[in-house]
Amino acid sequence: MTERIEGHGGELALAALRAYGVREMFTLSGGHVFPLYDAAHKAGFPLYDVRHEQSAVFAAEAVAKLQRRPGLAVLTAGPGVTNGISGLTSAYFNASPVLVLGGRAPQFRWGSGSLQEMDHLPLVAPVTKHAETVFSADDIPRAVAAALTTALTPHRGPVFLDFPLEAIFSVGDADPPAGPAIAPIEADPDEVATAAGLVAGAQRPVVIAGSDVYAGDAVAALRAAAEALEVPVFTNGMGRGALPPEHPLAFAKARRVALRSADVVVVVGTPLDFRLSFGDFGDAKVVHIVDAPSQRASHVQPAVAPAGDLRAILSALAEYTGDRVDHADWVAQLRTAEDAAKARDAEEMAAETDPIRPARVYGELRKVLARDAITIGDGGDFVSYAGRYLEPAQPGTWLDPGPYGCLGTGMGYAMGARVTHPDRQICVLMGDGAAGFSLMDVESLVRQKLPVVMVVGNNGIWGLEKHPMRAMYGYDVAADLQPELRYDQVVAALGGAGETVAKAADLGPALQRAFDAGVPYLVNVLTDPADAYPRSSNLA
Ligand SMILES: Cc1ncc(C[n+]2csc(CCOP(=O)(O)OP(=O)(O)O)c2C)c(N)n1
Ligand SMILES: [Mg+2]
Repeated sequence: MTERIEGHGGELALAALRAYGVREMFTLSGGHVFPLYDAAHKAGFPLYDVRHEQSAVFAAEAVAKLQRRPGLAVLTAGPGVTNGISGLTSAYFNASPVLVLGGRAPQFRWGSGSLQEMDHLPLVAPVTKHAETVFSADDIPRAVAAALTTALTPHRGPVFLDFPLEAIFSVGDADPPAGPAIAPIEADPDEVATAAGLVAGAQRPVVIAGSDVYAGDAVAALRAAAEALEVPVFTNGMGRGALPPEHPLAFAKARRVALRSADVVVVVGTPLDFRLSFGDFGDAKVVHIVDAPSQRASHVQPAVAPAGDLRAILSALAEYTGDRVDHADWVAQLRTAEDAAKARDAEEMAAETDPIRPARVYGELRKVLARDAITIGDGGDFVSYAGRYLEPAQPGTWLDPGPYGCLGTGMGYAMGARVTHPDRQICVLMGDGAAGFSLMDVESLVRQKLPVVMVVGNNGIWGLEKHPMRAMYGYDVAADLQPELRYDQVVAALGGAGETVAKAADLGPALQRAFDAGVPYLVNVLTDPADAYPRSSNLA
């Protein structure tokens, strides 16, 4: 018989958290959650604190996204929890297994007006897979274990628990939690066979692979399926880098050409949302491979939509033994388009303009980034360019905000990335507008010795909004920022360092200094405000 675990609510929670592979907490101080700090402190469990709860949740999300294990944010009652809601919502849209533990005013005098008394559940319920108040210390390990099982079960996502003051401060005991046992969802074999047959029989098939392929540890299976069926692969979100850029089936630039001519489009591990023209690929048949039945689209009817463990489904595609059309000409045709687009990009990335255009920033950055560098995008146009010009070489190296499109992920994601990879380059690409949401958390990074590089595309405007508003109305409001503001000095004031770059020729050495600095370092690049990212739909 295993021994029961004993302790106060914080200690009981920590025992369950550890059993589920949680390895650190991100938080901002509040008395309601002191027992969780006490447990962490006494156990030598790493604790990182931030200057805004949103950053704590984003940091937890970055850990979850990069490491495919639960990330934890601990938020104090009331305002601590409400400040975390955009982070929770992002995690919900991104299917990230994030656990938020909230403090909560005492239950025994609920309704009497305690400090920070509010019921969080109705607020967080719509953006979590599970939200629950745990009323006794004894019940905490069970609740944490159940919440984390839910978070880790495809389709993954965030979960929320809060603990009334007397529950978390009191002592209890419980059976030790066993740890995760997530049974894979088995897809319907007939649907998988139909999908394989459609791809094998297609003249011009295309695969688009997204975040759940990485989250489901199905990258190798994706590659095997693509190679066996000879299908060009495009990626988005955490799918980026699934195939190394030099792989003969890896494509990025020829997407429009590919989707215009494709007769079968396989979308795997990502929703048929605005990023994929809502699943409308003209006459092409759509195969939508999802990690759970809940992820089947309701707004379009794909030819087939196998739902289940992505690794198993993709492995089954890789093992397809039927006849297959030769796709060599199709792949070659796309390669020609890809190479032409790459040549155009290379010219733009080398262009000597004054003011600097974002393309050149990425041209210079590519020269100093290691293959395993983590790049993080937080901004508007500047980040759209990052998506276009940077080519993640490995899976799990690219963090964007995902379909919720929330600005302000920057320093939180950077903290989670740095904690995950103490020895890699961490580079945050920020618009000057986006920088305003989280820059104060440079202080947290400095104090806790978590160096990262920030590159700000400083065009002095909310570019992704200003240009479309002008196009729509002929004027714009609420779209200007202070031009040439010294964001590098903000970082220096917070204990980091940085510099402003106005000339393209100075970019390379500045970036080198940034990666050598060993402290949070911001390269403030004055970019051309007239430059607008070319996009068909400008509403964001
Ligand atoms: C929290 C949040 N607020 C507002 C928006 C709307 N929005 C999307 S992009 C953008 C402009 C971003 O400006 P900046 O970061 O300076 O990048 P730029 O487009 O200028 O390169 C805004 C305001 C959003 N996506 N998220
Ligand atoms: Mg801007």
